[in-house]
Amino acid sequence: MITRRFVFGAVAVLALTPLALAAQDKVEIVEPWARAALSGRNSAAYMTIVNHTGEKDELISAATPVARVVELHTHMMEGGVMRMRPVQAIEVNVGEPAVLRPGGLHVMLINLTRDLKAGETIPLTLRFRNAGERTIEVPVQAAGAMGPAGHGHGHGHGHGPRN
Ligand SMILES: [Cu+2]
Repeated sequence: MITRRFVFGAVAVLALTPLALAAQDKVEIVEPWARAALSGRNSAAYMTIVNHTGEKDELISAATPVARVVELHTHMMEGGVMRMRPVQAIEVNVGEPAVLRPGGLHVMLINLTRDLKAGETIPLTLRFRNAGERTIEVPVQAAGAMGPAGHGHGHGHGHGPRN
């Protein structure tokens, strides 16, 4: 019995090692999405950021050719009203994914250079303090969407502000 457990344990370790190595040094962007909006207006991009690097990191800026200004924002209560506020950085801790979603943290796309239409994707470059730059393709959802494709219902945050 002891021998069998030992063998099983050794095999499990060997099987997991390549995966563990592959996941190192990586910041994973899960289900990014943005909202459709017209040229000259504002939009926002949302996503979940998972830190597999083993050390604390933070998103420090973002850029996209479809917006003249890109800022990192959060929502804060001020006098009973939810307002957007720029933040210097969005922390991405190990084992604690950063969740960007309507009514909370988001990447604010200010003064769009063109219309963002549902169904297209837009490039977005994310700059992390440690992990460096990552450029991702962000699917555009309808103007009133509250989540990524296939997750539009059931999150229960339907009454938040639009960005
Ligand atoms: Cu904002």
